[in-house]
Amino acid sequence: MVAEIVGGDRRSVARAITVVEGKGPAAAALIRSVYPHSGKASIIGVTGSPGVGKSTLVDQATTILRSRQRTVGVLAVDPTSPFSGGAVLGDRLRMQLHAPDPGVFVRSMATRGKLGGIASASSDAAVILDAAGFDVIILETVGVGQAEVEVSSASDMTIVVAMPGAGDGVQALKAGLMETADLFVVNKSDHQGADRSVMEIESMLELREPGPEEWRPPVLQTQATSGEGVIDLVDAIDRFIARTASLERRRRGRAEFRLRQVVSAKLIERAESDALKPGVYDRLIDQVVDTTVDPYTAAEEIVGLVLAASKTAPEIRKKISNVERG
Ligand SMILES: Nc1nc2c(ncn2[C@@H]2O[C@H](COP(=O)(O)OP(=O)(O)OP(=O)(O)O)[C@@H](O)[C@H]2O)c(=O)[nH]1
Ligand SMILES: [Mg+2]
Repeated sequence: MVAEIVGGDRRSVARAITVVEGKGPAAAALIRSVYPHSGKASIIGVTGSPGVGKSTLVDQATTILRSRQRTVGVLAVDPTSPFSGGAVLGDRLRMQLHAPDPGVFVRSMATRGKLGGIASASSDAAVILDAAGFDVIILETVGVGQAEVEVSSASDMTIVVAMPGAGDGVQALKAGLMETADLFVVNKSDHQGADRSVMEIESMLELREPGPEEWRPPVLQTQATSGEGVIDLVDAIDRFIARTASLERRRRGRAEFRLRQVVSAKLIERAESDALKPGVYDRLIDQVVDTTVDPYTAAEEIVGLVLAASKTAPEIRKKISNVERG
């Protein structure tokens, strides 16, 4: 399967994404063997409130990227949708649009509404697409809850899409986004008030601490339905990608974020499986509920027990003595 993925076989890529969506040992094993083939793609996160035009915009950008001989993988993640695997209507239309083109791969992803699930599943899926040779991978995420922050941690570049109009658009931009966005798009520039939205974002950006990257996030206007302004958007993406220094910093940040995520998931998994001391985990939850133990103390006890259990597990002991013997 790995050879087929690296060879770019679409059916294997699709199957592999289903495997990583399922998480568990099969996902870990697959990522383990595919990972060495990844690391070449640029991962672009696109987020924004529901209905601002992200999918339409990504479509247009994909067409332009293709005209520049770049292959594109799109992962559409909707944390508000309970549907898994399949595609919502818009994405299904989109797949048809690019269907004859082997240089485009579009996939909707299930996240099951779990905390950290968005970045976890889409990070792994991005590794698959990266290994399959796609040059640009777009993570499109509906901006609700923690989604934007997560998507920016899993990407090399974060694009925030807004639209003109009261309530939605600029006011809906959360403070955290002002810090993490690398580019803003005010889409639906055919609607009234687009210029004003651009000005509002610009003035919010004035308040932003200058980062180490000397990159001032551009604020662009687009009309995704006609494609107006999308060439400028792709140009700006290319300019950002060409800045290798900031990209390396991002990649390091991305690796660190992913590692932290897997470490905490593994610790929790061990604690919940509670192989050595059945009932300890549940007992601690009970005690936190009735306030006889505080969450900090409970967490320390859990981590301590997990570590102690690992140390005494025979296979781990063998590993430790192997390491000690060098
Ligand atoms: N007038 C106008 N309509 C647009 C523009 N871009 C997108 N739309 C329309 O806005 C609606 C939502 O567009 P989508 O691309 O599905 O928006 P989205 O942000 O992906 O939506 P979710 O994935 O549901 O969050 C569709 O009916 C689009 O045709 C634009 O520039 N101008
Ligand atoms: Mg969409």
